[in-house]
Amino acid sequence: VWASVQQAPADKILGLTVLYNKDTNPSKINLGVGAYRDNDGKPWILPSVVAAEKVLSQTEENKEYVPIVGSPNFNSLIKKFLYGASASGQSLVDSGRVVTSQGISGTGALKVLAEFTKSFYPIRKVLVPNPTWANHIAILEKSGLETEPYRYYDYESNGLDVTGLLEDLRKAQEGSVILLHACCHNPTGVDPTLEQWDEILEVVSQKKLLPILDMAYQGFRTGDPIEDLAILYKFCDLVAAGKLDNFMLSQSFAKNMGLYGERVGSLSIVTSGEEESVRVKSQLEKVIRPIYSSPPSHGSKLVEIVLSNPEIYAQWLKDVKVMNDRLVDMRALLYDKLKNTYKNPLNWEHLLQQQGMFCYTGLSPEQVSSLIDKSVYLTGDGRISIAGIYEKNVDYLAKAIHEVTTA
Ligand code: PLP
Ligand code: TYF
Repeated sequence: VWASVQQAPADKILGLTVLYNKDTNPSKINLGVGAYRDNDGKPWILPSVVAAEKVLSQTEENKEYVPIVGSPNFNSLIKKFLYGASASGQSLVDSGRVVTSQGISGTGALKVLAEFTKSFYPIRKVLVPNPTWANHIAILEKSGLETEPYRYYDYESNGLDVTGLLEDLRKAQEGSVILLHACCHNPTGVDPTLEQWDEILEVVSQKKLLPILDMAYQGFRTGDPIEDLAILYKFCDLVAAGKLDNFMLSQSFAKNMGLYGERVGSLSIVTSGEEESVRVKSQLEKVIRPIYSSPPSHGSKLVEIVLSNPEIYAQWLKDVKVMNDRLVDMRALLYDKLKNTYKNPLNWEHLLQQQGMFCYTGLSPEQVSSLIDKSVYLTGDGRISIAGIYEKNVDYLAKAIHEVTTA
């Protein structure tokens, strides 16, 4: 019966890891997938997570199913963690306007928001940045929504095309859904400044757009997860000022707690009031139940411990800073090698200016394929994961980039 099933192309990001694993060159470098590595190129279990595991192993009472939207403790800690340090955020929570649910990491949270939007929002159109994480488009479209790109990246300056972005939002259908990356935009590493965010939000308000804020890299912009909530707080302020009625948020602990495989994150839906929240939550449960019934509980129990134990929480803030500092150092080291050791003639300022796990190098598809021939794996759009760089491979990397850009 499956005779007519065609071979699907390999995933553009995960397929690179398959190629990398097959490569026998000892100097091979994987700059494909966005996953943190330490200065030996090894995955890192955060000390705060190790401590939380210890507490969990001593205190866990059962492995029962958790409720459809996650445990009440998880949800109340999430509300405090995400909204509690903002006066307008806390007042939204206090007035019962924030419905949250555990998500199966950020991807699962986005899927649930997409399905909820399709079922209950009259407009199908979702404005997405060009470019965006490829899975955004797949998730939204598989959920029956339509995507329409808005200008985002400026290939001339390797920065934000803020004029194009604002023009496209002003032209968009009123009431459209809009997907925005909270920080450390994937794949470009380019974020609006706080002032540019104000301009964007002004248009969001005027056009009555319904935002989905996707926050997969909280903590990788400034090194402080709470400081990185500045963007979310702007949304809360806008609601408090009566300039925005609703927004939605998807949030992931994959990167900032290193809980990639645990699949833990959350979604929020801001409603117009407590009574509406009760109805929204009831329908959210109806959306989730036929997809996966209830979320996994090991990772969410770890998150509950990290967020509620003051010592472990303080350790976690240090852990995030360690990761972010290393990424910043690797940007500077690669820049130094390219400009000072190899005297590469191209302008590499964007390597220093772009933020988070990725740099959009500006390398052409041909240059990317020459790099892959040299066992340096990166996506066809020229995105590199800075996390794959460490002191022992940066020289090989800089030399390879220099060779393919001056050939
Ligand atoms: N959103 C963006 C922009 C991402 O880059 C990612 C992961 O790479 C995610 C969401 C969700 O990731 P996860 O499902 O691992 O939390
Ligand atoms: O590197 C990226 O952009 C992501 C990483 O289940 C990723 O695609 C990999 C696996 C996964 C979610 C995200």
